[in-house]
Amino acid sequence: MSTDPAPPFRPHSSHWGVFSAAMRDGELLVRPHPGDPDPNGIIDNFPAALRHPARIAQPMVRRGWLERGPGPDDRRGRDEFVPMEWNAVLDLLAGELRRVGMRHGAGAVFGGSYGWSSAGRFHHAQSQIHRFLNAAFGGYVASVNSYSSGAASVIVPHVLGNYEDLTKNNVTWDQVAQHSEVVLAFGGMALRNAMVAGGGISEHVERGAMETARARGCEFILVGPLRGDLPEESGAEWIPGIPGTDTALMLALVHTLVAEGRHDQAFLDRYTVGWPVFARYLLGEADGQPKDADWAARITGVPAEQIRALARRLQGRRVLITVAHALQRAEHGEQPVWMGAVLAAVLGQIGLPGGGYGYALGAIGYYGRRANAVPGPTLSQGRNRHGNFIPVARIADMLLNPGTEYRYNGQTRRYPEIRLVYWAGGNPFHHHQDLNRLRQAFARVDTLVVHELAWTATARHADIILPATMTLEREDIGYSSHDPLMVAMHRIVEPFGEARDDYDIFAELSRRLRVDEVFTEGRSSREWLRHLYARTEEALRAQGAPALDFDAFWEAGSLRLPQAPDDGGPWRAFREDPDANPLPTPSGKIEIFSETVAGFGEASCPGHPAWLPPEDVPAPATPLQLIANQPATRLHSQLDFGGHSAAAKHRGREVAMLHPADAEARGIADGDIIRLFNARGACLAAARVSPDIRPGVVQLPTGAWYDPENPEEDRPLCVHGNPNVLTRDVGTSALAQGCTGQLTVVEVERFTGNLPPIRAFEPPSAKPEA
Ligand SMILES: Nc1nc2c(c(=O)[nH]1)N[C@H]1C(S)=C(S)[C@@H](COP(=O)(O)OP(=O)(O)OC[C@H]3O[C@@H](n4cnc5c(=O)[nH]c(N)nc54)[C@H](O)[C@@H]3O)O[C@H]1N2
Ligand SMILES: Nc1nc2c(c(=O)[nH]1)N[C@H]1C(S)=C(S)[C@@H](COP(=O)(O)OP(=O)(O)OC[C@H]3O[C@@H](n4cnc5c(=O)[nH]c(N)nc54)[C@H](O)[C@@H]3O)O[C@H]1N2
Ligand SMILES: [Mo]
Repeated sequence: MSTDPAPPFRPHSSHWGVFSAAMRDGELLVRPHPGDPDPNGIIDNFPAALRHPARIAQPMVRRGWLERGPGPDDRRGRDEFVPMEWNAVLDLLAGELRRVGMRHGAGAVFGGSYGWSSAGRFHHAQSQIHRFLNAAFGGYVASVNSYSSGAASVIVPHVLGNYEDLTKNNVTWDQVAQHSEVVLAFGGMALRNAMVAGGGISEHVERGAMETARARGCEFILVGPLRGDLPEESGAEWIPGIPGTDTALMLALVHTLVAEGRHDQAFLDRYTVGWPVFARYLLGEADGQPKDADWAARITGVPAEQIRALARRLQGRRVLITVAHALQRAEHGEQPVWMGAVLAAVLGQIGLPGGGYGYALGAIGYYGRRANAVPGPTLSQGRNRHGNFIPVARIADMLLNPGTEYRYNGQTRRYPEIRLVYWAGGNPFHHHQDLNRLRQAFARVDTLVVHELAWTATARHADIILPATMTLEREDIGYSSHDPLMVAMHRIVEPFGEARDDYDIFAELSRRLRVDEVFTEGRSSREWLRHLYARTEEALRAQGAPALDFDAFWEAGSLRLPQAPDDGGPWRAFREDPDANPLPTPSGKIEIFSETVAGFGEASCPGHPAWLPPEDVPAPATPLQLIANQPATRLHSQLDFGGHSAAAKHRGREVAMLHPADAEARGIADGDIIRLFNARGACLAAARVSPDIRPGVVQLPTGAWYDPENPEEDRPLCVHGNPNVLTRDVGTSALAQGCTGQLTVVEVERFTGNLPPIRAFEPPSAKPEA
C-alpha cells in the first residue's frame, strides 16, 4: 500500500473549463469542476501535452537569420535552428527591436498578434505583448476585429447596435429553456462549440437547456449541412440547405410571410427604418425577381413547399432566430447576419423573452449567460499612440502588398510596410487562410519573433523563438465576464525546460530597452495578481457583497461573483420603450435599410441585406463544398499533440466527413486516407463516410497542425489535414474584410501513394553554433 497522501488537487482553469489538477509520480491528473453539469473532454489534452517532445525547451534562433542578419528569406519554416542562452537571445532581440524602432518606427512593427492564448487574465499573451510594444515603441500596427466574427462585428453597429450586447447581453439559455417555442438555428448550435469560453467556464448548460426546452414542447429546426450541429437532446428537425445560401432562404421566408400577410407590420413601423426600400427588393419591384420560395429553392436546394410551410410555422409563436458565426465566415458574410435580424423583426419577436435574434448563441460558452455584476481583473495594455491597424484577416495582403490601397468600413486605407512581426499567444498557421500564400507573406519580413509553448508551424517559421510556459506552470486568475466563478489558478507544475512566462520575457526585454518601469510598474507576477484582484474586491465591497481579500481568495481557490439579472439586455429595453431606449444605430432603430452602409457605395455590401451570388462555387474541377469548422476535441490548434485530440484522429490524420454518395462515386470507403485539393493546395485526411452530411459537402475541421511533406515546394502537401491550405484568403466584402475560412470548394480522391509520416509534433532540427 502506498504511504503517499492523496495528491493535492489544486484549482486551475482553461478556455474549455474550470478544473483541478495534481501531479502524481510524474503524471498529471485532471478532474473537471464538480459543479459542472456537462464537463468538456478537452481538458484531457493536458496530461500527454505537458511534457510532450513538441514543447519548446529553450530559446532558439534561425540559422539563416543568425548568419545573414534580418531580411526577407523564403527559408523560414524549413531552416535549422541554433539553441541560445536566455541572456544572449534577449540581448540579440533587444538589439533588433532597437534597430527597427530607431530606423523605421512603430509603423514598421506588426503587433496584432491575434490568438486565443490561455485563460488566465494576467498572463494573457495578447495583453502582455500589446502592453510591451506600447511601452517599447509607443505603439505598433494593430489588428481589429476577429477571425470569429469579422463580418458581424462591422455590420452590426451600423444596423443593429452594440455587437458585444448582441452576443453577450441578449437572449439567454434560461430564456430558451423557459420561453422559446421555435428555435430556428442557421448553422445550428453545436455543443462542441459552446463547450469553449474565453477566460474559463464553470458550468456547461447548453445541453440541459435544450433538453428542458424540448420537454416543454419547443421545436428546434437546424438549417445547415451537418446533422450534428444540434445535439440529439434538441430533437431537431434537419434542413440540409446548401452552404452559403442562407440569405436566400431567409429572404424567401420573409417573402412568404409578407405575401401571405403573416408579418408584423406594427413592429416594423415602430422599431425599424428602411422597410419600404427593402420591400421593393424583396417583392422584385427593384429587379424584376421576387425573392419567393420558388426562387430560393433553386439557390438553396430546399424545396419551395418546405420553405413556405416553415414560414407559416413561425407566425404567431415565440420564435428565436439564431445565426452561427460560421455563416459570416464566408463570402458576403455580412448578409446572413443582417438578414437574420430582418427575419426576427418581420416576425415581431425582437426583445421578447426567448424570442427574437440570438446571433451566435451557442457558438461560445459565454453567450446566452448572465453578465457578472462586478468587473474582473484585466491587465491594461497601455496606449497605442501609433494608431494604424488592419482588419485582422488581411495580414498576408498587408505583408505582400505594402503601400497598396484597400477599402474597409467606408474608408480607403493603405497597407503599411512591416519590418518586424512579433507574435505571442496565437497561431497564424492555424487561423489564417491559404497557408501557402501566408508562407510567402512571412518570407517578406526582416524578422519574425514568436513566443510559443510548442513547435507550431508559426514557431517553426520564426527567426527568434522564445519558449513560453503553459498555463499549468504559472499562477493566474481565471475570469470571464459571463461566468460567476472567478478562479485562483494555482501553479500545478514547474516550467518545462527553460520556458519562461511571457511576462518575464517582456520584463527582461523592457529592462534592456529601459522601459521596465512602464512595463512592470515594479511588480512581480504575484504582485500583479494581487493588484488586479483588488478591482473586483473593491467592487464587491462597494456593493455590500461578501468579499474575500486576496489571500483568502487564493486559499479558497475560487470566488462566486454576483450576476446581473436576466433582463434581455438593450433589445428588451428598446422593445419596451424605443424612445427612451434607442439602439445605438444612426436612427436609434433596427436599420433594414442603412443610409450609412449604402453611402459607402460597396457593391459587395449594399444598403439592405440582399442575396449576392458567391464567386467560389462548385465547378467541374472542384465539385464539392468544403466546410472547415471548429474541431470537437481541442480549441483550434491548441494541444493538438494532447491525448484527447490524438484519439479522435485516424492513422494520425484529421478526419474528414463525406456523404456515402460522394464517397461511392470516388471509390472511397470509411477509414480510407483521402486527398483534398484545389488550385491553392492539398492535404490528406482520413475519410469518415456518413449520411449526416449533405451530399456535395465535405467537412474537415480546423486545428490539425500544418505538416508540409516537402516544405521547399510552393504548394506542399499537408500530410496531417489542415484545411487552411485549401481555403481562400479573401475578405467577406469591402465593408468588413472579414475572414472567409469556413467555406470553399475542393475535389477529393482516395490517396493511394505511400503514406507519409506525421512530423508536425517533432521538434525541428537544431544544432549549436559551430
Ligand atoms: N478555415 C478556417 N480557419 C479558421 C476558422 C474557421 O472556422 N475556418 N476559425 C477561426 C477562428 S473563429 C479563430 S478564433 C481562429 C483561432 O486562431 P488562434 O487563436 O490563433 O488559434 P489557437 O490554436 O488558439 O492559437 C493559440 C496559440 O497560443 C499558444 N499559447 C497558449 N497559451 C500561451 C501562452 O500563455 N503564451 C504564449 N506565448 N502562447 C500561448 C498555443 O500553443 C497556440 O499555438 O482561427 C480561425 N481560423
Ligand atoms: N470545441 C471547440 N469549440 C469552439 C472552438 C474550437 O476551436 N473548438 N472555437 C471557438 C471559437 S473561437 C469560435 S469563434 C466559435 C465558432 O463558432 P462557429 O463559427 O459557429 O462554429 P463552426 O463549428 O465553425 O461552425 C458551426 C457550423 O456551421 C455550419 N455551417 C458552415 N457554413 C454554413 C452555411 O453556409 N450555412 C449553414 N446553415 N451552416 C453552415 C457548419 O456545419 C458548422 O459545423 O466556436 C468556439 N468553440
Ligand atoms: Mo473564434
